[in-house]
Amino acid sequence: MFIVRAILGALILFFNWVFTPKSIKREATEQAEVDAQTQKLALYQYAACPFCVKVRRAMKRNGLNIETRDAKRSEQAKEELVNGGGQLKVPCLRIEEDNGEVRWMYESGDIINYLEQRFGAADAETSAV
Ligand SMILES: N[C@@H](CCC(=O)N[C@@H](CS)C(=O)NCC(=O)O)C(=O)O
Repeated sequence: MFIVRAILGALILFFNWVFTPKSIKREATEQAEVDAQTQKLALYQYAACPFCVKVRRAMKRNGLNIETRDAKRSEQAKEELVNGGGQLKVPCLRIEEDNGEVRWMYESGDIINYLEQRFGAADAETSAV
């Protein structure tokens, strides 16, 4: 089972690498504004988890520089996730609101919807450069 998982994981990473999506291009000032906002976000994830890959691809398409924290390789990240979010499940987006409140969002689909609504690149695939 371990070997099957390792092979599947390697395949996922390989195809993700081969078919890396293009990022939308923003004006430098606009990108700087987005970067300032995404500094308050962090994605807890595993490298070869297909749901995490899906979220990372959405981040790439939308030109979002969000810190990723590997909850499998880093004991600290794992503890933060379990203590903060309440579950050891990835992907999970940590969202620090402007008022300092912290939200933990699970479910890849919800995370992608949130990022696309907030950073508005629903047509990123077609406007890619
Ligand atoms: N429906 C969830 C599925 C997430 C999921 O099943 N994640 C797996 C990793 S691929 C997980 O965290 N399992 C718990 C564990 O590995 O401890 C989503 O779309 O985000």
